[in-house]
Amino acid sequence: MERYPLTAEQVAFFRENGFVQLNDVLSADELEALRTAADEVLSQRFDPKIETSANNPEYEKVFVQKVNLWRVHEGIRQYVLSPKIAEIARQLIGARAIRLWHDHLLTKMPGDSKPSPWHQDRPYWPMIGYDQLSCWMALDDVDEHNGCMQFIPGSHLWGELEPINLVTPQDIFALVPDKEVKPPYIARMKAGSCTFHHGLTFHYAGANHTDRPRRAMVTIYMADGTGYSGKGHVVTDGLGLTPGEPLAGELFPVLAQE
Ligand SMILES: O=C(O)CCC(=O)C(=O)O
Repeated sequence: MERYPLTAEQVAFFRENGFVQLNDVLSADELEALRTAADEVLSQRFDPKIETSANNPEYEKVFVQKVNLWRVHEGIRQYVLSPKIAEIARQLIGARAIRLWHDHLLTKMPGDSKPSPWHQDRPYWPMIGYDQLSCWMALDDVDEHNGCMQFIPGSHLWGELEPINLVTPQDIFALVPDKEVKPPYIARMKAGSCTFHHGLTFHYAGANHTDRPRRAMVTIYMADGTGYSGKGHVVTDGLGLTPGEPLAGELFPVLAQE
């Protein structure tokens, strides 16, 4: 994979707004390989730590979620562990080294799909420190008809709020009554393009009103040195981690460094 030519303007935009859209990041071959891998894992069943939305039909209306597929599928592994996307993440967040937190494939199925409500990601994660961000890679062309991402500019500067329930959501805007909420940026884009968003950025995706799945491969990165908070999470439960210790080791590999 070739290096993506991230500009200083794109980095500055991310730091100011808490997100950035990057077009045509994957080559046609890279996109095809990732789509093939995604379709393979969508047609398979894995263990419950991967199938985090299975047995929860209301949650699956928001999205079908499969977590840490890099550990079980070679094609996904090649994408997730490659430094191309991780290096962009490293530069955006401004870390010396960047680690994988986890990947997840998020598919909004056609039919009775529901929006992914406005929320921040970081409140769900068992972490100390705030240098985390996600890459949301479109595997299908996306717009507001099939659930493209939307972001509130500058909301990553408003601190960590309570976690939003994705099935029966609270109104996140009611939690920031003193903030001036800018209109959302609507990230319409072609497959193979992506957005990056900070772990504190307010974001949303509408329902999928089309007759085809909306597939997105999301990789979440954290600055090297991010500590474990002790909060429960499917990715860390059972690992025997001690609160305060860094999230490190081969389950959270370094993917790019200065
Ligand atoms: O893909 C979606 O519908 C929502 C994605 C999301 O919330 C995220 O990537 O953090």
